[in-house]
Amino acid sequence: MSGKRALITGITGQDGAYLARHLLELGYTVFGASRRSSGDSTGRLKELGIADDIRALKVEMCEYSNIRRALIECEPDEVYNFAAQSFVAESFAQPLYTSDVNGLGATRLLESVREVAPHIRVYQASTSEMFGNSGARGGLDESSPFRPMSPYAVSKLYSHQMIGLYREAYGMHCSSGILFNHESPLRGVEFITRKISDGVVAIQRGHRDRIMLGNLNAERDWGAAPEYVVAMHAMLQKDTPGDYVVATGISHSVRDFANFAFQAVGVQLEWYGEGVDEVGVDSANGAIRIAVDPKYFRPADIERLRGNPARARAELGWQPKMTVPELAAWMVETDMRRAEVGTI
Ligand code: NAP
Ligand code: G4F
Repeated sequence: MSGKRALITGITGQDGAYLARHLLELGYTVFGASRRSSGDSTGRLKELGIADDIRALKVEMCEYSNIRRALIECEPDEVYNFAAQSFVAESFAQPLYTSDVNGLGATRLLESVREVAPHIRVYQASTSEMFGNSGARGGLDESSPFRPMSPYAVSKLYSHQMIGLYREAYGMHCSSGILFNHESPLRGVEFITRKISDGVVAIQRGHRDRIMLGNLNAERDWGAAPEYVVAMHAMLQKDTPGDYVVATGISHSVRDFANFAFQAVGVQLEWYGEGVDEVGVDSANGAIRIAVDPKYFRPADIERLRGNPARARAELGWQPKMTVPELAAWMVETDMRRAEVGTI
């Protein structure tokens, strides 16, 4: 058992829950930081059965002093900074708030670590969104250019570069995981994969007839969240800090993901039309199951993201395992089970 202490900001989110479980299994004492909420935000931790094993504390990333106090209270060996306004679409509506939480929030954390205990190892949740439409034939890697396409991506590029600066300027052990999209049944329902798995179950149960989506052509490199948190932890165990792309190396379109999710319940979709008129139809009965609503289009969107995880494979010994059809089936089956027992 490790006997180490870790502080996770954003403990109530998808990655917070899976990383906490992984660290608990490794013998860590896990401190989980969440912001004040008017209700219970520990649903994901409860679903994994670990809510009572986490030492909870309140941290709002817009408040410098409470981040500093949290570090003094927890005395962590490692800090994982997940807290963020993480929904890209919402960042166009809330650019200043997104910049404050994601950009300045990470800087507040870094400055607190530097002042309180600069030996603490820091993990920053960076993102493939920072690459924008920068392309790269063999997949995007740590040396690919950044061309952020949303307020979210700009805010995350700022915090990513601050991590690099604190590493260089102060010799601190700060690492960034440049993670491509990773999903699970614990994904927020506003994100495309969970929106689809949740919608498939609602249609199968007769509660709705179709799912309204935006850009069906967008391609993402989707992986499984429980696998990705293993890479995050591995980064902080290296003697030398650094930045690592974590991805599968394979991308699929939103349309593909819908096909996989419906196939999980035995429905084959056929696609007709183009642009806003495109529909996905149940081949067995002609019912429209997917249609386009332009309100889900973004002011700017990334057409294709595909990563090259060669460095993570070589230096962390990390490999993705779950395929996207398996991921879609896992999400649909879990949502179906939750619906049957009445937890959604
Ligand atoms: P998530 O489910 O949206 O979780 C975000 C967490 O941040 C939640 O616990 C949320 O708390 C917390 N938070 C938001 N605003 C805060 C504030 N002002 N102060 C304190 N906490 C705040 O995101 P995720 O999917 O787990 O992702 C974890 C991190 O990785 C995020 O930084 C995200 O941007 C980044 N990332 C995610 C992916 C991905 O594909 N999942 C890929 C690359 C990078 P509430 O529960 O109270 O809202
Ligand atoms: O699931 P999404 O909302 O994820 P997005 O924007 O790629 O961001 C996620 O992954 C990033 C890593 O690359 C993280 F940094 C970030 O925090 C977040 O976790 O959308 C994926 C794609 C987009 O191109 C979007 O336009 O799906 C397209 N899409 C089409 N219709 C839709 C919809 N997305 C959503 N959320 N809802 C739709 O109806």
